[in-house]
Amino acid sequence: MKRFALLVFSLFALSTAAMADDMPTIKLLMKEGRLYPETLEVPANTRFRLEVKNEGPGAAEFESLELKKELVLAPGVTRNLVFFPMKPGTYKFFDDFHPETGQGRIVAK
Ligand SMILES: [Cu+2]
Repeated sequence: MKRFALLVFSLFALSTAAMADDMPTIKLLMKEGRLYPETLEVPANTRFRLEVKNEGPGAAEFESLELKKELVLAPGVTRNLVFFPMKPGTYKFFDDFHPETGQGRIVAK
């Protein structure tokens, strides 16, 4: 019984890992308070992964009030955020450490 449970668990873990790998990955570079690109196009109604890299020189913070996402990155760090499927539309985000220059948008279509 234990062995069977372990097998079922392993299969489940494998299938979720495979699903995670199927997610589209969208890349964002944060550098000196600027965003590259400022507009991220993502597929609507699809889970996706945002790979955020902060080239520095200081810390950066990806933040979206509408999407309720926040991610602080030390300089030189790359981190991932997973987004749940979004309806078509435009969603704002910004670099909370550089809001005057770091304003971006995610366009889901
Ligand atoms: Cu913040």
